[in-house]
Amino acid sequence: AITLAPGLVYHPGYLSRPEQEALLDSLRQVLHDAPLYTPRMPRSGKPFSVRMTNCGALGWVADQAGYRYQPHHPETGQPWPAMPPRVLRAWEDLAGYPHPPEACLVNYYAEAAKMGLHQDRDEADFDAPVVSLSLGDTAVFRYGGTQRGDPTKSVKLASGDAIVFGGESRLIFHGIDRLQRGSSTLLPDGGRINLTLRRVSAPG
Ligand code: MD5
Ligand code: FE
Repeated sequence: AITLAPGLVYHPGYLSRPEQEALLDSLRQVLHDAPLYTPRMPRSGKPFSVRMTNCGALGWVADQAGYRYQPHHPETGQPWPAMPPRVLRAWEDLAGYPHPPEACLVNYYAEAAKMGLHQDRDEADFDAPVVSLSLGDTAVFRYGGTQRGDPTKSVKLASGDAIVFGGESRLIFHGIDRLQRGSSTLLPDGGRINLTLRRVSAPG
């Protein structure tokens, strides 16, 4: 593992190719039960270019009313499907945190999708880290400091890579600049899936 900044730990090749294929298979069931939807910015209603769904007890949603965690899909009204066992194991392997994740956000990036610099601060527990797993095309991930104007660096996240944001890096600004089209053969139609595992509530 490579420490990129205090609390920011990069695990290139965490998932082998067969593990990526098996995880993708379990995600097909998640996407069938909880289809991708297009989130929207609060107030403006401007659509995100990334499409999203979730698995686990809670899911992160964005719509004109705001950003929040909720136990059901915003369009189907159904509870989110369970997290695949391999996702829970990734948390156990990488998070170093003695409570299970409550939310797994599934982001799908088509080739032209990106995510602007932002902080993740809709959770009540900033002591727990955030664990991210990447599948499909390589993405240029940009990260800075805890102030919006801080200088930024970038790292390429390839299929199977994991990255953990904890400690001093839990509240850094970050985003996805662009994908490298055609860099992976994992997803039949190209693009990138990112799984973001989070603890939402403070434990106990
Ligand atoms: C992605 N997703 O590649 C990224 C990976 C998101 C999001 O940013 O909010 O859906 S997760 C990156 C992340 C999460 C939490 C904290 C930090 C980075 N961080 O402190 O840098 O789709
Ligand atoms: Fe984020």
